[in-house]
Amino acid sequence: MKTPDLEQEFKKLEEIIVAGGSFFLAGHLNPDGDTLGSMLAISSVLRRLGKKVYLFSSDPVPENLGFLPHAGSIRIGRVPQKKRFDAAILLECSTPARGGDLSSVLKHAGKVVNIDHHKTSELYGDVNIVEPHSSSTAEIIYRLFYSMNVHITKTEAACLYVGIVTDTGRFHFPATSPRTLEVASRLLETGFKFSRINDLLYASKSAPALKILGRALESLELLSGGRVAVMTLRTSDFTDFDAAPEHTENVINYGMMAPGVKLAVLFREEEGRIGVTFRSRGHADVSSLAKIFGGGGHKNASGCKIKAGMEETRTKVLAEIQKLLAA
Ligand SMILES: [Mn+2]
Repeated sequence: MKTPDLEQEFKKLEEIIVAGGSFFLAGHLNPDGDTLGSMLAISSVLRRLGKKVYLFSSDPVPENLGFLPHAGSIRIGRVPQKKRFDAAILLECSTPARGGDLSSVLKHAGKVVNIDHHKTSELYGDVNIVEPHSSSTAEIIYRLFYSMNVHITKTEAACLYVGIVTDTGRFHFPATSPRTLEVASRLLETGFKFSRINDLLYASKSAPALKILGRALESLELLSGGRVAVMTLRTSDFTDFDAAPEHTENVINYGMMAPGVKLAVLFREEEGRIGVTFRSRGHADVSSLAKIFGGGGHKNASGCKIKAGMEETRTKVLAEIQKLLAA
């Protein structure tokens, strides 16, 4: 894929923004910090420029991101059927379908704009601002504003910071570049309370989430000479603490912390099935594991749901893990 010339695409979008009056903005299904932060930052700038903005997400804003400024203005679920927008801007959608069913909006939109940092992006827009070397979409949006000479407010800086800090795993993942840190530094210069935001993102966990994490850690088994970390949560663990599957988000990453672990798996008993989450580092491709059981994901992070009992599921999955590591 030939990456479009970024400066040229920035200019095209700037022209669309100057000329247009109404904008539709959407992010991907199960929106994350980068999608929402980017969306809210752009909409704030558009509104300051006197434009009308319709913010859309197929799925609700996750509870832990509800603090994002104006997160409540995002309409959840239904797209306007007959309305025409001067432009539809899709964030982090490598295909339009990643945003949900947007066909009616896209058909009537004056221009379609695709802003993304995934290298699999299909370049379906009239404008394609796609930069796979960027840590996050928020980092791209900062550069867009810079190129447009837009002065950003504290609130907009906070939104972009949330996008960058979450997508880089707090500046931990390899996609973090010198430019990422430079952009973060410029954002901090606006004076928003980044420490407060870090607290909201990383230092607040509900009691059920903390307690279920404790159970998961207690269940930790290290197999294959310490290369595989296994954690198992049963229905009784959830009922004991009034916990739900979404309280186990992030639990899997603790499995990767034991020295020497190449692959971690979390088994979670749900109604009539077992939720399985995988993480790995290096060459072990866990998306292939998930695919065997009808799931999917990335090379180092994936998952699937298996309709079977816990013991049967564990036996089957652990056998596939053995095969993968032996290959
Ligand atoms: Mn992203």
